[in-house]
Amino acid sequence: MEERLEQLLKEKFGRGIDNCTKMEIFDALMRLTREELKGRPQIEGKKKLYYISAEFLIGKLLSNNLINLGIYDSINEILEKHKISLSEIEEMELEPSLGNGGLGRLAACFLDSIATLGLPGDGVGLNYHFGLFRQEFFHNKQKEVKNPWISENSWLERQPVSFRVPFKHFTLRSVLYDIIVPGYENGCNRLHLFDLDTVDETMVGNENINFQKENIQKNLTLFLYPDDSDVQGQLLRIYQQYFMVSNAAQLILKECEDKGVDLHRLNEHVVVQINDTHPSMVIPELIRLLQERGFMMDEAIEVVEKTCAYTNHTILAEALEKWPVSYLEQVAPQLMPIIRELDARVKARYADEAVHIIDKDQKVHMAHMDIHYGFSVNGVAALHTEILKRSELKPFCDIYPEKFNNKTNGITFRRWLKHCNPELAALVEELAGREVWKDSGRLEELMKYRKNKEILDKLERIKKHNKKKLCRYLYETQNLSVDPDSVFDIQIKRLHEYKRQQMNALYVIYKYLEIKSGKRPERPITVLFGAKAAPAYTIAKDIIHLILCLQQLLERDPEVSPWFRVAMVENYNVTKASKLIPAADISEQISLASKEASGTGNMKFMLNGAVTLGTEDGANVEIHELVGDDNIYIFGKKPAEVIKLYEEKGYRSRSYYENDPQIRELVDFIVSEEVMRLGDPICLDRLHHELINKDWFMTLLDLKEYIQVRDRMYRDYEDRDAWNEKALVNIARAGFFSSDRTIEEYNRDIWHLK
Ligand code: 26V
Repeated sequence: MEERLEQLLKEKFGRGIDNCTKMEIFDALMRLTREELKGRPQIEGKKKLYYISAEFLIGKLLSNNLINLGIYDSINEILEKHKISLSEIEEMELEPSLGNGGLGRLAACFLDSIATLGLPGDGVGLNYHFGLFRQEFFHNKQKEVKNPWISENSWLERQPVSFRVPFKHFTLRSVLYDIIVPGYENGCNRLHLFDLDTVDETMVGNENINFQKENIQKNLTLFLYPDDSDVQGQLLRIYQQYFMVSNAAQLILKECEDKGVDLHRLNEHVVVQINDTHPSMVIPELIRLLQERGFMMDEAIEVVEKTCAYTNHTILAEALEKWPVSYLEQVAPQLMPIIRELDARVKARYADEAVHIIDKDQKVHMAHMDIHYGFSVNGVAALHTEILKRSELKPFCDIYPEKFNNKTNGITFRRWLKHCNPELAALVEELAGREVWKDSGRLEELMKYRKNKEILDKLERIKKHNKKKLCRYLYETQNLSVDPDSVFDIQIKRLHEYKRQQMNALYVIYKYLEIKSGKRPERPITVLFGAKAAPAYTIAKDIIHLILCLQQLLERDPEVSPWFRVAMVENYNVTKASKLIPAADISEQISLASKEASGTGNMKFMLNGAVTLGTEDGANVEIHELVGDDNIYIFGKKPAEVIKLYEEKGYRSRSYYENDPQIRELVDFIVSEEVMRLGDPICLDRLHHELINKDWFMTLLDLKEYIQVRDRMYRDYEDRDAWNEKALVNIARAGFFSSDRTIEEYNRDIWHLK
């Protein structure tokens, strides 16, 4: 290995490893890894999965690929011999930002597990040149700048595959780039990212994300989900979706035809997993392409129905896609007769408008099409699936009870423990054996050590080490000073009102005022946030603004700053997550009960020994069941109570504000002189007004209990042995959340590969 590395460096740079820059070493390591990947067998089988997703948040790949190829340790040793650290080399890699959050990251974890289990399954998506925006902070506000990630030396490999995609006014040609996905000590699958030959990066200025939304031939694959607050943005999104699924469908049929498959038996050779509704048009597109190949409508529908399965990732009404018929007519009119026929067949059988595909307002409900014309519908956590079955999708569940199933999300332990937390990974291996990386259930072995002082102390030392590492990183990257002896309390996820970062901010205000009044905490507290807000989501941006103002307020106050600090990490992404999570003591999972479909960050924190402060929501419910009452801090109204409040319109934030002086004091502090001085009065006023007059996600409902439980948590933290035991139980019981388990279930119940 060392010889090959030296050879690669000499050939290209004419120098040996000791005289090369980090960038040059990175370049050579990339090439070496790619050679190794090419040498691995492709996973094959009679039936193949196509996981179609608008997002694949794969993160940096160098270390992950080295781990899965089984050569991480030897490369590390070689570099160490030359006094080079692999983690510094990793910094050279740009992170592809091909996703927003949970949904995209889940797709990436799934690809890892599918290959690790040796199942034939490829991802299909789009190659967005600038991905999601990069977030910068400027005057305590989020600023969006473009985020180029494709360099000369990337993991993308151009393939000799190209399809024509017909739109109403023009036909576009695709090009295909593949990223090889190695399983952990297993063969490889692929991530297929379709792109456009004619895409033009010069459409976008340097320091912004603005571009002409109309010029589809040039902009189709520039950005992930550009701002869809206007019609042009929405149309572009439909263009992207149709481009993605038409390419996917053509690829599927081409691969079948190459293998000589009888397309009437497509479902015996192919299964398509539709990741949320973004790829839903694959259903009519497959039907269309089969008709082109001589199928009758009935035949085409029958086989497509047996091939497609749908995953739902959210019950938020505003996130369930409904496209106006007129938009679809403008983009891909050839699909409309098919969608109309699919809808007519539904209407002929069911009078209930709730299950129709095209509604009275001439909108196409993408999820409804998936449910009628797919064979499986799954939610992503037990609670979420129950809510879908009992309320959100009840009329469908009454028709097709057999289609509904739950697949609780999971995370790949190779990235979210072995790579991001090597010290803890080593301890886990020592206690549970190396097999733990393929058999996550072995984590249970750790339970034997729950009273073992030596092991508990080791856990504490590892956490401390990770905190110090994070402190250095925050200082170097954002000039933030954080005390490694403080409690690290972390909330990292997309910014959304239902996730209630604003409730966390109100706690910060509470603690600030308490310290100002002379009551110090037993130990310093550090509250860390990381979150991007959608560019057009005004209130979300106001919440970021408030947090950044609070950060500044605390930082500048010598009475408070030694005891209490808040910091918002800029441009939160997969790379930052892997630095933050191993350093966390407390994992904030405080969404309004019933709103967070699952969450996967909650699982990553648990696996890394943080204790959850959470509501009974999403997969928190399952974490609670696994660790028991003593090892999690649950607060807030239960899902059923919240659902009832919505049904009865029973929540009025103003009455909480008016009737509780403490709540009023905290909310009013948002527009206090201290904060207004640091921020933009328009934003702060708007947020203040929103919390009192609307508060759709019921922040004030749970605020008091949240404060109490969080304070109790900080007190409990002081019994170090008891806390470390909680951390250990969390790690030991996290085995269930391996995405290997999730994928085994998908395969057992839905895909039936191998
Ligand atoms: C999408 C949108 C789009 C428009 C306006 C508001 C809005 C709000 C939420 C979403 C969510 C898109 C789907 C998604 O990312 N869901 C996440 O999927 C994760 C993986 O299953 C799951 O862990 C998270 O709980 C769920 O929010």
